[in-house]
Amino acid sequence: MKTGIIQQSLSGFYDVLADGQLYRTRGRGNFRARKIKPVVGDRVEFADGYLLKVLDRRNQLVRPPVANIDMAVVVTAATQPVFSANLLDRQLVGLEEQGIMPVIFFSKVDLLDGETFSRLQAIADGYSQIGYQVFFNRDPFAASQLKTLVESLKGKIVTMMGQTGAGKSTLLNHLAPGLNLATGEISQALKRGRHTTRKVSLLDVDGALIADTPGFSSYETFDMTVEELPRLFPEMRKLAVNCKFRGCLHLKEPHCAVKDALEHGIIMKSRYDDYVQFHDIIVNQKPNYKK
Ligand SMILES: Nc1nc2c(ncn2[C@@H]2O[C@H](COP(=O)(O)OP(=O)(O)O)[C@@H](O)[C@H]2O)c(=O)[nH]1
Ligand SMILES: [Mg+2]
Ligand SMILES: [Zn+2]
Repeated sequence: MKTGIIQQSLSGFYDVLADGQLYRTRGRGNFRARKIKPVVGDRVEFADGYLLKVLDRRNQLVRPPVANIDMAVVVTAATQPVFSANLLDRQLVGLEEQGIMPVIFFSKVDLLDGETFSRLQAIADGYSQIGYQVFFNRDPFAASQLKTLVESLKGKIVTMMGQTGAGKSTLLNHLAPGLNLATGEISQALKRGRHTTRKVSLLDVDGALIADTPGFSSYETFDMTVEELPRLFPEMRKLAVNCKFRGCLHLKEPHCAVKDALEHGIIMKSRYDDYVQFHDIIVNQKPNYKK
C-alpha cells in the first residue's frame, strides 16, 4: 500500500502522485455506497490500482472541487473591473477562515494612469504591512515577479481565486504556458455554451501544484461567528492582546488597541470599515441550522 495525492480526476479515474510518480487508480467499489467522492488534492491510500481510503481533509472547495488547499492566489484587478477593497477583504476573510494562506496578485497594473497607480501602490503596501505577500508590478507578468510567485507556491496545493475578468486564466497561462486556457470574451462564450469538462488537474509548475480550473469568485456568506471574525483580520489579531477586554470586538469597548491604532493611522480604515460591515452582516444573518 502507498500514500499519495490525487493529481487528476477524470471520469472515475484518479491519477495519484506518490514518490514522484503517477499511478492510475479507481475508487474502491464501496466508495459510492458510502458517499465518498475523492477529489483532486485528496491524500489517499491505494494499492493495486484501487483507492482504499481518503484521508481526512483539511479543507475543501466545491468550485473547483479541490481538497487540502494550502494557498490561494487572489487575483485582484487594479482596474477593469474597478478595484474593490471590500471584495478583496471578503476573499481574504473567507480564506483565513479555511486556513488557506492568501497571496494577493494585482492584475492590470499596466493599465493604470500615474495617479491611480500611486493610490493603489499605497493600498498594496498596506496589505504587505499586514503580512500578506503582495504582487503589485507595473508589468504584472514580468518574469521576475512570476518567478517569485512560483517560489512562494512551491510544494503547496494552490488555487486561483478572483472575480470574473480579474485575470485568473491569463495568469495561469503565464505560469503554465502549455495550458492555453481561454481568456476574456472567449472564455465567457464557452461558459454560455455550457461547455463543461469533468476533468480537474493539479498542474505541477516547478513543484507548485496549481488547480487548472481557476475557481471561486467571492464569498457572499459569512459562516463564522462574530467572535471568530476579528481573528480573521491578522492586524487586529496582533493588536487584540493589548485591548483591555479579553474577547474585545473592537467596536464600542473602551481601551481598545485596535480603535487606538485606527485613530493613529496604524491600521487601514478601509479594513476596519469592512470588519464592521462583516460584523453587521453576521449579526443580521438568519441562523444557519445546517451548522
Ligand atoms: N492589460 C492587461 N490585461 C489583462 C491582464 N490580466 C488579464 N487581462 C485581460 O483581462 C481579460 C479577462 O482575463 P481572464 O484571464 O479571462 O479573467 P478570468 O475571468 O479571471 O479568468 C482578458 O481579456 C485578459 O487579456 C493584465 O494584467 N493586463
Ligand atoms: Mg477564466
Ligand atoms: Zn479591541
